[in-house]
Amino acid sequence: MGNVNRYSGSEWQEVNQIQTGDGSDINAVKRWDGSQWVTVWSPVTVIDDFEDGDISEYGSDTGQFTTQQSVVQHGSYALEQSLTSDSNPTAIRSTAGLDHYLQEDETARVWFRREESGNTNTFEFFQQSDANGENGYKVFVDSGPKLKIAKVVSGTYSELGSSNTASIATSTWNYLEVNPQSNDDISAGWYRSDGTLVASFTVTDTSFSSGGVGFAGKNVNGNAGTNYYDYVGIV
Ligand SMILES: [Ca+2]
Repeated sequence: MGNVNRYSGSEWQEVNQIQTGDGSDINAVKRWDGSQWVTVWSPVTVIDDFEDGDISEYGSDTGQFTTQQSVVQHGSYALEQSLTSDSNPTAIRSTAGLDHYLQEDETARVWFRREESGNTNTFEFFQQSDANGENGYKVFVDSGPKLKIAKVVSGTYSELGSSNTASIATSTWNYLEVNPQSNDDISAGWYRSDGTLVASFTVTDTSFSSGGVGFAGKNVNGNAGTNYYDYVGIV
């Protein structure tokens, strides 16, 4: 930790900060812009941290998702999903407009949180369209709760792998990591916020090798609910 101060003419102001964190924000360099800290360098290549305060880069069920500032893992904004009471999943997907998209041989980290135990939290990747109609991979923690990897190819769902049942606390941040590799392996892990590994496994599939990202979820009991996602990037 450290900082750089400058004299404004009337007072010393802290203008740069090196921050150490709990694993989510290690060694980030931040700049004070006069009203808030802005990350100018981070070891995480951001896919979406939602700090622009909108979801204009996404399509599909955009009415069920919004950015908000009350429940945040990193920065000032996080993504909120309002789950409908009919147990149907909703999703937003982006294939253009974000600064970065997950590539083969990269590992994406996705912070997620559920407010109800019957919710599912899903990160979609290598999606072929941001319109309704999933076509790509997803890694998710279902209501079981288990870690799963699945694909949807032209409307056909196939589960590629599933972990043993674990536990998950509501209203608590966890994170997923997924590493699709050029040898067609896909590795996934589910972690507590302190970095403790809950579940992980590797599957092999050749259906998709590039594409967009998305976020999805539902409440399996048919109750309305809320999910959150934040600080999605390459680690
Ligand atoms: Ca954020």
